Amino acid sequence: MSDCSKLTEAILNGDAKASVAITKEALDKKTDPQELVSKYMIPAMDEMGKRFETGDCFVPELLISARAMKASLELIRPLLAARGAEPVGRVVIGTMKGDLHDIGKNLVASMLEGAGFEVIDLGVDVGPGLFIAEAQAKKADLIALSALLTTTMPHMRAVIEELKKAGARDRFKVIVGGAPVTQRYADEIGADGYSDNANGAVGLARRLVTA
Ligand code: B1M
Repeated sequence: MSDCSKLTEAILNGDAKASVAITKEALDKKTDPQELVSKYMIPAMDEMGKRFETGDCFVPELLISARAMKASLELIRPLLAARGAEPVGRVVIGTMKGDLHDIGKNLVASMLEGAGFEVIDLGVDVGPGLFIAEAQAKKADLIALSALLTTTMPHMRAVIEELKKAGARDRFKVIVGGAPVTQRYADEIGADGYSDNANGAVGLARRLVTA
């Protein structure tokens, strides 16, 4: 497992070639993909966030680290998704309007797929109207909202308010998450559930579709 710490280093250095090579090697050696993500990749992004906060790195460095992380995730996503069994429900997912942070959302989407959900991924920068229109068109059970910026969190409330206006609030369960989001905020805006991580989001989604 000592080689895997090089994965953290490769992401910190924004070295996508190295991070992909190390990920491939680790997967070939049957390392648990979930462990790669939680033990070696997420800590690298957390460290980049700290460096950004303290002025020790800037947006370009964040971006190249994120690219390295995404390149490795491309290899891991199908493995996480392949863990699933029965289709249990349909989820529309995306990041909030104005929010381009999609690494966490992609992880949540993969884990949901892995748990047997059909996932309609709307991508990034999604306005409330599109969430609702797609959820209605695809007959989704759940709307899953991800925000990484405090400035984009209010759009979560907007989705719920728009659902109410459309008379469709009872039709969908709404779950929220992302680094600045809290259980308190979820309660305040009237979301049906909150999780601070991708695994938790899956448990939550399961509970909500069977409730
Ligand atoms: Co930016 N960024 N960023 N960034 N970025 C943060 C979020 C920040 C906290 C950094 C910091 O200051 N410490 C800060 C936000 C501050 C705030 O709002 N209070 C910030 C900022 C300020 C910005 C810009 C404004 C910078 C600028 O331009 N001046 C800008 C905004 C762009 C925009 O969105 N409009 C910006 C840009 C970027 C990049 C494009 C360079 C890049 C994103 C690339 C990409 O995603 N494709 C980036 C990155 C990489 C980060 C950090 C370093 C890492 C985010 C990440 O991917 N984490 C981040 C600092 C940090 O979080 N430590 C930061 C790893 C990921 C696995 O975790 O997304 O939290 P996360 O997802 C977790 C959970 O939150 C949860 O599960 C996931 C897995 O466990 N989860 C859910 C997520 N969604 C969920 C949904 C659920 C349930 C759980 O249910 C539906």
